[in-house]
Amino acid sequence: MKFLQPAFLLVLVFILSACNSNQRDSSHNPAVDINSGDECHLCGMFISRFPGPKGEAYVRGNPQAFKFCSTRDLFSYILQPDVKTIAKEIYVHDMGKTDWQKPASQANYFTDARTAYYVINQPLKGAMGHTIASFAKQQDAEAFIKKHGGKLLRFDDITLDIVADIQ
Ligand code: ZN
Ligand code: CU1
Repeated sequence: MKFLQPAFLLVLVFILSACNSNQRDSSHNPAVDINSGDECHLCGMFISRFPGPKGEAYVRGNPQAFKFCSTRDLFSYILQPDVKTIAKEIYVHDMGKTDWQKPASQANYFTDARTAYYVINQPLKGAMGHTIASFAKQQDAEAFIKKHGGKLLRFDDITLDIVADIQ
């Protein structure tokens, strides 16, 4: 069975280089500005004319940020089973830093979605109707709940069912 060895080695090299290219894609992609012509990756709407928190996401093998009109559309996209496995950096507006009706478009108003605090069942509307309020700091999320009502969640609490239930 000695003749199998070169083939086995080839497979091994292939596996190792696949691992390697994954590692190469562990480069860190930053949040980017929302520009006036940007369209939502999910629904195609122009993003910047609407109130409420927006989102951005990168997927493996693509250096381009996908941008979303609302946290609602962001989560609808990134929680899809085939996207979940390739999602890389994800960002949401820090609504503790910016105005709901006119959210700032610069990258530094965005925060890492995986460590953010979220409020569902809240009354304010985003680009697609009701949405998920997003905050970098827990105290800002709690202050928002005091003012508007709603329920505090973390990134991993948010499921496609929750997103689908937003009215
Ligand atoms: Zn959208
Ligand atoms: Cu939309």
